[in-house]
Amino acid sequence: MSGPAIVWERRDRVLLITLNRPRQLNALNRDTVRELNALLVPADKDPALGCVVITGNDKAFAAGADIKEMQDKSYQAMARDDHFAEWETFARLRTPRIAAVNGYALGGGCELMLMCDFAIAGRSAKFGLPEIKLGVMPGMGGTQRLPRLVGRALAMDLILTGRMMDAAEALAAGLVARLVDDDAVVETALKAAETIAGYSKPATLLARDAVNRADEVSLSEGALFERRVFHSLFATEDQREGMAAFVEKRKPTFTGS
Ligand code: CO8
Repeated sequence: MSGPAIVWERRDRVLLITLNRPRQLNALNRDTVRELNALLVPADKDPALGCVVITGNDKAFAAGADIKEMQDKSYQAMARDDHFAEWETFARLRTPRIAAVNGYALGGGCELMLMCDFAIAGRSAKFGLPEIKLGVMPGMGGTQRLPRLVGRALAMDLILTGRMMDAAEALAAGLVARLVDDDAVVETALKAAETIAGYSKPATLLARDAVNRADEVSLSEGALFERRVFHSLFATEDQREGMAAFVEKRKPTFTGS
């Protein structure tokens, strides 16, 4: 019998989730997305939750969607079940998410990373979208999110050749936000998560909404959206507290109200 596909630990305002299929290099199966959504959909509404960190193990963040689960599927079954659609629920969650990546982040594993707000990776991490080698293509958002992050030329290179990218190239390309020593990845991500979770939750939610809006609309529409949500933060007590604390030269205490 297999155990849970994820394990998790709540540390005050931060939720640390560890992908838990080490024998399969954390290959993402249906249990993985169902367990993630069962945990995160209600948690997303928890005002006391400030940030989520998702990690794997030393060898793999996740080596892709579970090939063995997919290999015998027909076109009809894939289309009828809308295989991978449940990942859209995960992608739409609003609480900030950091991917803490060691080892392989390939295929669906790389796409899961792309569904997080940013990634902190170890110096030996490896990234790629190798689905083309299996006679398929990315199917969890990779063809859409990767070019937006690293540009069309490099995205085409990775998607069409299926080659792996090392961590230095991933940092230079903007695929990951920070590189640290492998054994410092989770700790660094947790520290960043605690920092984010210490700010006003309305401000962090709206800041990421505004950044994500840039993928959907023109510059002028995006700037207008940004200005309007900026204005709306003046309806919060956290704005009063944050600005008063600056003027009074003290540390602010945000309550999320
Ligand atoms: N799925 C299932 N099992 C996997 C996967 C995977 N993606 N990756 C690794 N495993 C399993 C292996 O089968 C092996 O199991 P076993 O011991 O039972 O044979 C175990 O994990 C260890 O793997 P390896 O022995 O291969 O370990 P190595 O260190 O030799 O190699 C690699 C590591 C290079 C990461 C290698 O495992 C590999 O190439 N894995 C597959 C990478 C890949 O192709 N990923 C893309 C998968 S497809 C995908 O993500 C599609 C997403 C969207 C599809 C949308 C369709 C609608």
